[in-house]
Amino acid sequence: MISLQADGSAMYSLQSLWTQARERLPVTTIILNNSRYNILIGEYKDVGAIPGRTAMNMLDLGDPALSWVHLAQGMGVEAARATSMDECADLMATSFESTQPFLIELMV
Ligand SMILES: Cc1ncc(C[n+]2csc(CCOP(=O)(O)OP(=O)(O)O)c2C)c(N)n1
Repeated sequence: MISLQADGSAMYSLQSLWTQARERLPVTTIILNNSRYNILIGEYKDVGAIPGRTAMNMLDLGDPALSWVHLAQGMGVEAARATSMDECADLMATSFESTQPFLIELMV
């Protein structure tokens, strides 16, 4: 099973990684890490608003930077970071061969 997840919403469902480890579920989680609540920036644009620095800071997830590899490992799930689609594909292939949960932090 593949779980495709963005970093902002993953912050609301982090504990599900522990469930994956506890139940030994063969799930490949791919976190799309763009370090921000990007869709909400789009919402500002859609209503014609020009967000200031404070508003933009509220939508930024980069300070401090989240390490999804460490967060996953802390929940008992093996993990690795990918900075290219080739790396992501290699990690996916490795994960599919395993019966254990695995998380790929894909930097986008
Ligand atoms: C439980 C919950 N809390 C807050 C929200 C509000 N919310 C909607 S979209 C969003 C941020 C989405 O950011 P991310 O998941 O990183 O996706 P991106 O837009 O960057 O691709 C938030 C916080 C929500 N939908 N559900």
